[in-house]
Amino acid sequence: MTIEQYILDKVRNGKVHMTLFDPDKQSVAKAAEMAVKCKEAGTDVIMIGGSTGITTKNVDETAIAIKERTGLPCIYFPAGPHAISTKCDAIYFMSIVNSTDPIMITGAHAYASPYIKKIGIEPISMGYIIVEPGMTVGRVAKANLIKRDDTKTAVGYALACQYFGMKFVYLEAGSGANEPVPPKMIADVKKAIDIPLIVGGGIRTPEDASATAKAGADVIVTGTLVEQTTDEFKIKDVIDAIKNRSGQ
Ligand code: 1GP
Repeated sequence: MTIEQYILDKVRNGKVHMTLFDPDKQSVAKAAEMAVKCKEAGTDVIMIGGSTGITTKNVDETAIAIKERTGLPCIYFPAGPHAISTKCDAIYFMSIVNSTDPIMITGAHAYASPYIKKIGIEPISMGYIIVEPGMTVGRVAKANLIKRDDTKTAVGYALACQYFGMKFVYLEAGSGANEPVPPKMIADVKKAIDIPLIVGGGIRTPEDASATAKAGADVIVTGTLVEQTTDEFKIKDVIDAIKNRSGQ
């Protein structure tokens, strides 16, 4: 089964949680150890990537260790056409649709596609929309950030992604954002599109996780959470809130 199909099947049956590991932020051993805790807490998929300091070596090593220890699917979350890992199961083939830089919209993709074909990694087509505050990825991607109250523009971009034939829409507030994507924006985007909606950036508490899921996100991504705590119960509280099984 493809990783895309695996995610679609999971989304059909409930909310999905993905844990993002930035290989530049911790050792390989620490990433693998935390991935085990995240699996026990109920995470479904591992994403590997970051906006800076990414090399093929650190992505490969992180993917190998996490896969060995958890058996969870690993998706490479690329910052550009460099460092494409043969050790991940899939790569987000993502267009940053509100970037002002053509390289981020289709240019890097044209450069990377022949290599993706050659190594045979599964590309997962996704439209990536960066919302304020956007953080490092907003800057690196030269995004024309969507204002937090501008749900209309977010809906327009999301629907355009669907009409382009992309398989997922990703609303991103930026890693480490002080607030996640506003629930109203999530709800309006979800209402407008028929493809699954991924939301990430700034989700570190059960309250924010629950609000994001309830607003309509199908897939919720957390990254900073596992950098800030080694407490599997804190991670589990967030994942339980996403999956609406608190108190069970
Ligand atoms: C991935 O940006 C998210 O989309 C991760 O954000 O690090 O804030 O959880 P956090």
